[in-house]
Amino acid sequence: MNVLILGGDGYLGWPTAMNLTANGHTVAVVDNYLRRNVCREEDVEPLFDVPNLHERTRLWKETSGYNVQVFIGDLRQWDFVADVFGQFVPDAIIHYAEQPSAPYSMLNRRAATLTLSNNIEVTANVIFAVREFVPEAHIIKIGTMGEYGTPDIDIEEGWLDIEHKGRRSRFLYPRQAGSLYHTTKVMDTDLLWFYVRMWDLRVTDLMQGPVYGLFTDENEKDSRLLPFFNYDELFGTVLNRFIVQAVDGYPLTVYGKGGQTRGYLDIRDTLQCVRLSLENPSKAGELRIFNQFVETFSVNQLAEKVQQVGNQFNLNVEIRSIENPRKEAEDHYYNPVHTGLLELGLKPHYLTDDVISQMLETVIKYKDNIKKTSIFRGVKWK
Ligand code: USQ
Repeated sequence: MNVLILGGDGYLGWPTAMNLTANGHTVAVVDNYLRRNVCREEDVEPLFDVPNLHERTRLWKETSGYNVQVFIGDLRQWDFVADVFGQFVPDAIIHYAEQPSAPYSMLNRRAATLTLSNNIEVTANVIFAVREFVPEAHIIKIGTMGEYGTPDIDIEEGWLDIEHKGRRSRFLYPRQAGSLYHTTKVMDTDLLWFYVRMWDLRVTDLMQGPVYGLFTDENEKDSRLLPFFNYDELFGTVLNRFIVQAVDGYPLTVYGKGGQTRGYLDIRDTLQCVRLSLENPSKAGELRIFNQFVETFSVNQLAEKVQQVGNQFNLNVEIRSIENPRKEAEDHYYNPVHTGLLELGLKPHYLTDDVISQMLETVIKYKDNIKKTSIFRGVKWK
């Protein structure tokens, strides 16, 4: 298939581009380096430098023989969007082109506005571009498990049947996000659902949990092809942060009681889930939703796992509960359904001691790059 990856420079975008070309698809990537620029502005650079998209595609061509076409520009600008769709006719669009950080969205008014305008306008432009240029194309959108929040009942896979005064109807599962970033994802889902109903678009919305890891089949032998690895409070996800903290001798930053439970997945499973969705498209007029994670952990469980494996590396890992900068439930019920992707053929990678060891070994190589001041700055959500 011809696949257009929006946000192709990101933590997940670039690994997806390599993975899809290695599996026979023709890929073009689009990015405006939003994440690189925001990280530079906020002084939270990733653990190691990664080459720009042009260089990455050259390196990938050199090592694998596969081509990836690159478009650099802002998908909020319609002229640019029209130019991309004029040059590359996709069968599917994978939409990662969003400001992806919950803490960044809660930093200040400017960050909030950027998150809102980028995420909503890009999603709207994707919808308009599909309608205008490729109405049969499949939109694969990366949503988030955070759209549902942490309700006191089981979380279904996107939809809920409601019985009310003797009648039944099916609705999107109630959403109550915990950050502005997560709220933009709820808005994205609503936009997509509206236009699925209006224009019979073909959409898959992947409600993804926090992702960890660095290695995929395509980059294991060449560190120049690794994705960004953020460990700072703004852009680092919790397990990646704990690994870096363990290596740095920084007590693991468990926020509050540490009972916050989420559904996690290895970056290799993100690639599988996206490819399974791509190769088994939804129907015209269908908004298909999958909950994309493989196992749930509380923050305390993650910290204990990292401590236990870290200590086998003689890192003497300490865990410290600190006042929670976020406003979230710290002790709650969490039981989301996640069978859809397994039924499509997902073969999960679990968080084993070996996976944690491999991440620790890699981070140890870049130990000198760790900047302690990036680890915690206390962005208050209240
Ligand atoms: N946490 C700590 N200590 C830390 C960092 C995080 O206790 O040092 C806690 C948080 O308070 C939260 C949990 O760990 O309860 C997960 O936090 P996170 O920063 O790993 O994940 P989150 O902010 O929810 O966002 C990440 C991605 C986002 C994606 C989301 C999936 O950045 O793009 O949508 O995971 S989910 O969490 O399921 O909504």
